[in-house]
Amino acid sequence: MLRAFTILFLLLASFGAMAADGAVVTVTGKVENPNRGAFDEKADGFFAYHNVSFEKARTFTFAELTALGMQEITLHYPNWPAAMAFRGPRLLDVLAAAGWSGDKVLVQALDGYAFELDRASIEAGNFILALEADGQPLALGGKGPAWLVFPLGSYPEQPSDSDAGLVWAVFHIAVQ
Ligand SMILES: Nc1nc2c(c(=O)[nH]1)N[C@H]1C(S)=C(S)[C@@H](COP(=O)(O)O)O[C@H]1N2
Ligand SMILES: [Mo]
Repeated sequence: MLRAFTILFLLLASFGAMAADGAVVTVTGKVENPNRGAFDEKADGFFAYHNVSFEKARTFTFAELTALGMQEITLHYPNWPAAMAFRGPRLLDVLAAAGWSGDKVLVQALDGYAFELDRASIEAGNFILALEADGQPLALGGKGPAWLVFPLGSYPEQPSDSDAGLVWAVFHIAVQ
């Protein structure tokens, strides 16, 4: 009996956690594994704000991103005061889960900053969609919910003097 209650409690607790765990990153455009419908002007207020529209998309909750496998990478860009240790799934694994079929990927942040990468760079490089930095979850209002991080030399003509292209506050990835 006690065991039955324990199982029931664990089930309810996990449903509660699932309900609270909404989509944090959405991959739109050329995706073969969509899990939601087309852009809806009324429901998708923040996409509308950014003039983003799409036919299909794959959403990822924090738990789904974590389940793709947390990779670790430590980076120290010249314009950073110190090295930072990041954890998060590979961009490649996120895109694979979405079933990407395009050649260009636009990574877009809450503030509208966006950075385009091509398939060859993403496949050859080590692009991490970081959810944590130095052991702390990335927060909204800071660099969260996700920060695209990667080492120097990850794409052609990457500047060597700054972290341009390391998009923080990522909420949307468009496959084109
Ligand atoms: N969301 C977001 N990410 C961004 C930027 C931005 O304006 N918004 N600027 C980029 C550029 S040009 C640089 S050099 C680095 C560092 O910019 P920061 O000092 O404004 O963080 O972040 C990159 N990522
Ligand atoms: Mo910059």
